[in-house]
Amino acid sequence: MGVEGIGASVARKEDKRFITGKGRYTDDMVVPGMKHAYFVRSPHAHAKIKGIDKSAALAVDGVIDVLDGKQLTEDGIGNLICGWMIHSKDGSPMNMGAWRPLAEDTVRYVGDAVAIVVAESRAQAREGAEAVAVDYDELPAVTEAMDALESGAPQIHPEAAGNLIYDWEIGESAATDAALESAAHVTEMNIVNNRLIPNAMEPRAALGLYDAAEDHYTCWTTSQNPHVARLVMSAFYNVAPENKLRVIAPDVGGGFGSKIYIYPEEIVCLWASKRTGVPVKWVADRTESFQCDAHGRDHISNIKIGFDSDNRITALKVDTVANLGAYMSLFSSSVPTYLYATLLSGQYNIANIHANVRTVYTNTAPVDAYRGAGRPEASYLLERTMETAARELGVSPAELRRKNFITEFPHQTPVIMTYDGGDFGASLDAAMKAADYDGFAARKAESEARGKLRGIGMSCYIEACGIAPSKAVGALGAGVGLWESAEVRVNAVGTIEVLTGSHSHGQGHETTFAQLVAERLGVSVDTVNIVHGDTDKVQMGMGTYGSRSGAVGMSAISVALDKVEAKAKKIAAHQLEADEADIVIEEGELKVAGTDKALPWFQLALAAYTAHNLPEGMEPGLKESAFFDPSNFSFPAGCHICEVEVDPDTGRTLITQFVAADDFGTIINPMIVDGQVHGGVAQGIGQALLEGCAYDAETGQLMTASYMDYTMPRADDLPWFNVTTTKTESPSNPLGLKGCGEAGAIGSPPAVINAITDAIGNNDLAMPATPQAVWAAVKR
Ligand code: MCN
Repeated sequence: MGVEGIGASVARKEDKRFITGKGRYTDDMVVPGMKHAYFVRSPHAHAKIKGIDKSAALAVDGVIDVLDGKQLTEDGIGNLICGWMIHSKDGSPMNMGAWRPLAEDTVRYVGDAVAIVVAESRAQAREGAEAVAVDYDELPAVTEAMDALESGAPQIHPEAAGNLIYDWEIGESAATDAALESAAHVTEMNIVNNRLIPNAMEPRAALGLYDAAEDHYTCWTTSQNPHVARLVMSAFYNVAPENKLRVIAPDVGGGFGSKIYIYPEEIVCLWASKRTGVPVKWVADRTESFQCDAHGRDHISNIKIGFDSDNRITALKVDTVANLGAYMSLFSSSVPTYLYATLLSGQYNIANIHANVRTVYTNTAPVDAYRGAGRPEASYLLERTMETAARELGVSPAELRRKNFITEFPHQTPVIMTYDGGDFGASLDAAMKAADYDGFAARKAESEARGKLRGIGMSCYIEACGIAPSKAVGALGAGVGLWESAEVRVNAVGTIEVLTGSHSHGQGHETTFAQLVAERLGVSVDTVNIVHGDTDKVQMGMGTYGSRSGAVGMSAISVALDKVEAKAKKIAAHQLEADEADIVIEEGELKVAGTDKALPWFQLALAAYTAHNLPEGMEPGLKESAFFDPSNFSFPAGCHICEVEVDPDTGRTLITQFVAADDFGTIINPMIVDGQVHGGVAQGIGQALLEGCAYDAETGQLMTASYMDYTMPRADDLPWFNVTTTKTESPSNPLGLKGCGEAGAIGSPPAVINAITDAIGNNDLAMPATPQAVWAAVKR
């Protein structure tokens, strides 16, 4: 490793602009003639629209136009879709109801967009929106998944009878039932995974610009994947042909999954720009974000896990009902199925697994991927149950896990995944050592002496990330292949531009991607520019989610670098009159090994472009591109240990230590990886202790639509994280890398709840374990 290459904790290059307030976000974009938009949104969870009276709104000072769903339909704008087809176990395709970007005759959740008001200023647009009189005929609403499945529940979409979207299964039902029948011990739990509201620091925003002279659209938007946004808006929503639509996702202040999808607002802003003849900008306010960003989790599950008399797992059976909200957003169908049930084997050797998943429409905001997307739900279910089983069996939670670990690879689970490597015992050992597990009894006694309850809990998680390979996801119903692209340009003066389809919205790609180039070409990270987020600059890419930018995006760069190196070596050999095999790349030069003959990159690149002395027949220039499609997912895994002290009088939980021992394969930048784990664990602790989205069951009103009612974790809720890593390289990509972006949010919630339930001696505790909930559990 060089000082700036793979394995170096290089400070984030992008932070210079972020911490000096020089970041350029969608709301910073200003174009000539730009006007502002505000959306008219449904105040009801479920209602028929009888009419819309715009006259008062149009009379508001500064209002330019008020546009509604009928006009959108007249212009042929398509329905929002879910792009991942899931078939029910009877073979029928999922029952997808229509989602109009502006509701035309029915609204289905509080916040459903009904009309857009365009005005000179944002305040005027808002005033105009308040003046739009929508005549609603209120209908009964349902917000809970189980209630929505009841006969006689309000029917939300005509296409989905009984609100059931699909009834899907994976694994062998009969064999699993038989194995459970004959098990020596069965642990059974009913577990709720609480619904979360994503809270990226930057709210969603869109600026639509229609250029009538060129018949061309530009959309600036807070997207994690601008190319997919362009593809979907063009191919499915009929906004514009791809070559007439440019999507730019500039700096984006966090996404955590919530900015993967194409929402109504960007489509409507683009369309409204054409209708009104002015560029239209919309920026969500925080209440809109709470109401309308796609929510996460919201599963209700029953789990049974069977053991033989030697405490080896023989069977696992899961029945899950997942609430997908009022509409199916872009990837929603894949989250409770292929991103969830396929990970139910966890780190364990389980011969029989069966999972049944029903997804349901309710009158709530759409639910889709949120950091971890399905994998936190799987690990929470399994790891809460493993801890409970250890308690029931009277054995150590660590040893029960260790006894059941998969130790031979590749390992085919009964739920599709082929784990290609790992060392689960190593991360368990590393975590127990870092947590001083053996010293827990003494610490517990010391807490008890002060009248406090101390507990320790662990979770051993595995996730599939580096979301690709195209063959696998294609066969499972994804609407697109999931490779990634890259282009490496060595400019004539030897500086380097890397164009990548991965989008960075907090993950530090401008630094880590440059580190890879620095390592390979022997240059400084400062000579490398990472370009992303603009469909006019970068060739088609697939974007950032599923912790894929390292394993898939950087691998594409690595393959492009192979090609650049190969060509550069040919040129160097020709210029230095040496054998190509003798050329080595070191310290910013191409050298003839064992001699003092060398060409610095700038001379070599100049030669490549001036082209007066190139090998016979060689094309001028030095830029190469690559598409990388891995052979498998990558499988980060690890062990998280949480220790808590609970005050039995107030129910307040203090996390006294949190240890994460993770296997991310090759690590490019340890500091960035630590930061990713810190962020993920903070989110996991937020879910475990504080965050819970609540709708009023009768009216369908969102009760947690502000920070007064929805508690995000703050610094004083969190301990110092003790993070460490173990390493087994991923064989599915050339870097041996496994993603780290979601692991913290996947591993931590069960560790926290396992610790609290250990402390209070009552296993009946759901997330969020607020002081009130913990206090009640202590009293029970
Ligand atoms: N990395 C590394 N060594 C590894 C693995 C990764 O140095 N072995 C580096 C990568 O080069 C990259 C970062 O760590 O700079 C994260 O890489 P990766 O795990 O591949 O994840 P992605 O870059 O694809 O980011 C997506 C992931 C997801 S899915 C969510 S959700 C999430 C997350 O990243 N959202 C985030 N982290 C976030 N961090 C911030 N600040 N904001 C978000 O919205």
